Amino acid sequence: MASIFPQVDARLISAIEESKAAIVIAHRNPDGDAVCSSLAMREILKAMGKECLLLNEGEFLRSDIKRYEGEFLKEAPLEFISRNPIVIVLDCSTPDRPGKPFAQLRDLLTVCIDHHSSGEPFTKEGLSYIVPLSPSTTLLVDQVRAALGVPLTREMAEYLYTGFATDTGFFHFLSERTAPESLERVAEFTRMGVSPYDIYDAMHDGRKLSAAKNAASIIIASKPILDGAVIIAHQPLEISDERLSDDIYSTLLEIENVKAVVFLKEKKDVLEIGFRSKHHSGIDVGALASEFGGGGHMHAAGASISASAEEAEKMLEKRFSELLK
Ligand SMILES: [Mn+2]
Repeated sequence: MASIFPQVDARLISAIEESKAAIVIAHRNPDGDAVCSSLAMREILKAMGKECLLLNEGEFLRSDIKRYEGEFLKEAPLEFISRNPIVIVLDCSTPDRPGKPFAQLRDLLTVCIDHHSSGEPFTKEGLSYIVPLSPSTTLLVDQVRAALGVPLTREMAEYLYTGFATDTGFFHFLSERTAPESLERVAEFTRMGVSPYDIYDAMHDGRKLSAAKNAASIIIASKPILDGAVIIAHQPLEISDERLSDDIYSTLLEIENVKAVVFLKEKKDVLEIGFRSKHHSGIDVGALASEFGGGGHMHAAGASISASAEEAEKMLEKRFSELLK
């Protein structure tokens, strides 16, 4: 069977090789994969002797990535932009995903490395490495590293492993198709001295009890629709302290007969909709999210809309009843 990782476009590799400086940016509201693919990319560029700046709009809400916040700037200094750096966009399915800091970079040569299944291309030059089968962006950064001929270091391996572990829910979203090659890469990372045990603890310690209680209150108020095939959970504006969606998804996706979970999060001016579907549900939530102007993967996706939670629930019930026919 063909590798899940196609060859990296030689033009993308030359573009990075020829650049003198680089700006690396991933999606706003970053997760472990966004943060760690950025950090790994910086290590690779440093090994090549290139100057590199990490940008991220934030917020660093997830407790597992808070410790990395200090590595990222919210905007690039004009002096750095004037050096004509290459822009490397990671883990973003649509041009709005990198958020505000991306606006000042629009005229620079841009390459995009990501594993989304829907969305839109957003590099004018077409320089991208988009591999929907890849379980994480960090595994794609690892492929780019190899194509650049940069040797793997322990530090790179640690970031590459961490992004992979978080995006796969510590391996449970891997399919028969993606597991063998992915886990071969993991074997390589652990051979470099990465400890899965230590990384799991570093990602899961230090959570607030209040966050667990808030997640519980959202689960209590969640609503099954369409005979329980879909569960809608809703985080009202009053609960704003921490990123709770992972807890909600993991709990509600285990409920009997459920095929998909929708998480509505009220923000001041928008409603964020997160989608997760089960592996054998046949529901492509990436495609569904793109109907709402968002994007993502087959089983994990999101969008932001201007609507009330009640309006969104009605719309979604209608769309899911069509999808489940
Ligand atoms: Mn990702």
